[in-house]
Amino acid sequence: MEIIKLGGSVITNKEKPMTPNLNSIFRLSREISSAKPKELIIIHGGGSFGHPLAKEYLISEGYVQKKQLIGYSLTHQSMVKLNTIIVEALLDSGVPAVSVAPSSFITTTKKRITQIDISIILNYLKMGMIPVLYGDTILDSEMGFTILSGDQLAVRLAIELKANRLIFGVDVDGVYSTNPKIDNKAEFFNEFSLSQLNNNQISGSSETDVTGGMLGKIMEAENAVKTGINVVLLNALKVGLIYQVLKGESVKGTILRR
Ligand code: IP8
Repeated sequence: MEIIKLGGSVITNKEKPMTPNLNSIFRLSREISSAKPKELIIIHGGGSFGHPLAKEYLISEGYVQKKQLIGYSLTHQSMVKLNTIIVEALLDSGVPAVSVAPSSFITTTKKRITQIDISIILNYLKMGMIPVLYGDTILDSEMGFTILSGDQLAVRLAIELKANRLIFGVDVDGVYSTNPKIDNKAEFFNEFSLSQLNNNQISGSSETDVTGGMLGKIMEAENAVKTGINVVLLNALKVGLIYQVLKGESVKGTILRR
């Protein structure tokens, strides 16, 4: 069983609110379909659908005032819209995708998942369907509500379901010593371990991202690496890489190590 997390910067235009990257969504759907994966879960990020609204209404900071309630719902609905675009593209390519809303079967405590009913996901997998989940607004037992990142969700599902591999599709080739988008001297790592973090300046995201960008991703992913799951980061904007990695071919990317 494998899990793919598609970053918000792969499936949306992060600079323009509520703009899907349709080219990328349709191409990735075809790549996933051609790879004919046996057991797969797809999780996608928020990009320009989730993050601007979450930021405007301070959803990840928890419930403070009543006007945030509309914001919670708007943020969730925006993610539902993005999820619908992605699920429909997968269906068009013949992938038996099924939308599953994380906020309907997961709750958190201080932003960390504490309740999760994985039987729903397991049963879909058993039937041969491909669940498609996303970073979502979520009820939190201490904060009222918050934002659950697709990264935390992907790692938790990978651990609970003992996934063979967790693939992060991002908009760069993998992990670099500094942000490769602003530093052309950034050094690329084929392998990277959390112990290297102190020596490097891997930053959060440059665009609006309430859940932590690349740094947050690596720190989150480390929990999966520790339990022995193969974790790889690759550039999902590059044509063919998701197809190749699903076929078991070796591709340019960063393998995370302990
Ligand atoms: O982009 C966050 O998911 P992420 C989703 O995976 C929302 O961090 C609603 C902002």
